[in-house]
Amino acid sequence: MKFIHIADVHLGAAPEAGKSYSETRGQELWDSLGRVIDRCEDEQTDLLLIAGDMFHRQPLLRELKEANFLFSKLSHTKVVFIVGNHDYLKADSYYRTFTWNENVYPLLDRRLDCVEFPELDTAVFGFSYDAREITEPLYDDVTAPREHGVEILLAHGGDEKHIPLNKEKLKNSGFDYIALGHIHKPQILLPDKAMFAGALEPLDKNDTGMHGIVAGTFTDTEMSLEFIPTAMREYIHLQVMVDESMTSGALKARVKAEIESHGTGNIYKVILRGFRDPDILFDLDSMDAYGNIIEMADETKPAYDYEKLMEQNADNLLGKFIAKFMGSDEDSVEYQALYEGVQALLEER
Ligand SMILES: [Mn+2]
Repeated sequence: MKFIHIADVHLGAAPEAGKSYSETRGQELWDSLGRVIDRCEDEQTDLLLIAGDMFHRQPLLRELKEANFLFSKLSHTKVVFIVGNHDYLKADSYYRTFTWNENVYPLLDRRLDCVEFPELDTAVFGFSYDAREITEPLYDDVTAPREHGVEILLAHGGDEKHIPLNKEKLKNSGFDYIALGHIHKPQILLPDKAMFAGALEPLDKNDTGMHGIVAGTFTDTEMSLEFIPTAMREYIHLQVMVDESMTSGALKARVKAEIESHGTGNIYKVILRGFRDPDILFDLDSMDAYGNIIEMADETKPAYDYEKLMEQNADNLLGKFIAKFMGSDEDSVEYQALYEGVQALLEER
């Protein structure tokens, strides 16, 4: 039995994207789901498991129709999903009345429900959110009945406001695999037992690292799990070191080259560090050659020639101030006081 586990697709969101992608990044979430569907069809995957937050907010009727269209293209794969805290089952949610294609099995109850696939000797268990927050540790009492060859739990949560998870209890729950959603960074909760697939596409500039799917296989004797990166883009925090010889133009060329080497399709927060020529002004607005920088943080410090400044100002406050802090270690608070104090005193002039 082959399955693909995804989570937190957040269809309907408009993630931070940089100039080039701001118009299309929302559509890319749909495209990314479409590519998962294509993979399921190509590989004749038995089950596609979606562990909550397929939508970013209450889905519109037309959005459910679009998702259903994607699922309806599958000639073999069965789709099982639960609803998470973002797309929770409001009283008037379209989820409650929508008619899905026959290969789609929503587990919409608030109480543990199950869908059985006798041809796969497999059952999938899960329940959905009917509120934005659920603070009770509802998975603590969930156990596998052990009536099927393979028993899988679909679960969404893992922080204090969204069904806190107890590792030990999950470990002893008897499920063969627990397909988790809610935490956006892909990670193993219990080895060979429970994984967060992570958001299908990264949605926030701090959501760095790879994103994708979990592909699993059960044979008669063993289970294998594999995380496969599939996201169309990645958020990268790029540190660029600056030195005193660098002009604004040179920095622009450096940032461009760094982005080329890390991939122009990715989205960047650029952090400038090091010492800059005090006479040079970096034109940060001119650095976005590929339209994929969402933030530039200048944390550089001016590289003052303290010796020379001290000599020239021996008879005034600036000279005396420098003399007081000269020679302190570059990582120390005194050094920080030195350059910030010098900067302040120079600006006052
Ligand atoms: Mn969630």
